[in-house]
Amino acid sequence: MEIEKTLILVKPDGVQRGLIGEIISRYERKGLKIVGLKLLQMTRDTAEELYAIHKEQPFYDKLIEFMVDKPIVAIAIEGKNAIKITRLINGATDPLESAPGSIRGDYSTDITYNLVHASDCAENAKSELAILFSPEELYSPR
Ligand code: 3AN
Repeated sequence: MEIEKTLILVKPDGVQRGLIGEIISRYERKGLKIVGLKLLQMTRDTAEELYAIHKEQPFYDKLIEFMVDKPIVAIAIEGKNAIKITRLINGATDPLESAPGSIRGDYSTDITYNLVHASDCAENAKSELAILFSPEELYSPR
C-alpha cells in the first residue's frame, strides 16, 4: 500500500466557472483525503517555478498568462496511490482523449483551459507541494 501526497490545482477557469465544489467532490468521493486547501492568486514567479519544465514549449507563455490571471484553488491530497489516481480522475491533457467521467472529459474541450493540474510523479509532487504550501499549512496526523 503506497500512501502518497500530491498537489492538485483548480485552475482559474475552474474557479471562474463555479466548479470548485464539483471538482473537489470527485477526489473526496473516491476516498482521497484533503490535507491542505486554499484559494490564492499565483504570482508570476510561482507559476514559472511550477511550470519550469515547460519553459521551452510553444504553449508556455499562454499557460503562464492563464495561470496568473485569476485565483486558483490549491489542494494537497493524500491517499493510496494518490498521484496516479488523481490524474485518472482529471483525465487526459488532450481533450480528444479525456474520457467522459473524468473532470476534463466532462467539463472541458480545451487543452489549455482544462480546469485542473495534478502532479505527475512523487518527485514533482514533493517539490510542487513545497511551492504552494508551507509545512504548517499541511495537516499531517502521521
Ligand atoms: P497535465 O496537466 O495533463 O499533466 P502537462 O503537465 O503536460 O499536462 O501540461 C501542463 C499544462 O500545459 C496543461 N494542463 C495544459 O494547460 C498546458 N498544455 C499542455 N500541452 C499543451 C498543448 N499542446 N497546447 C496548449 N497547452 C498545453
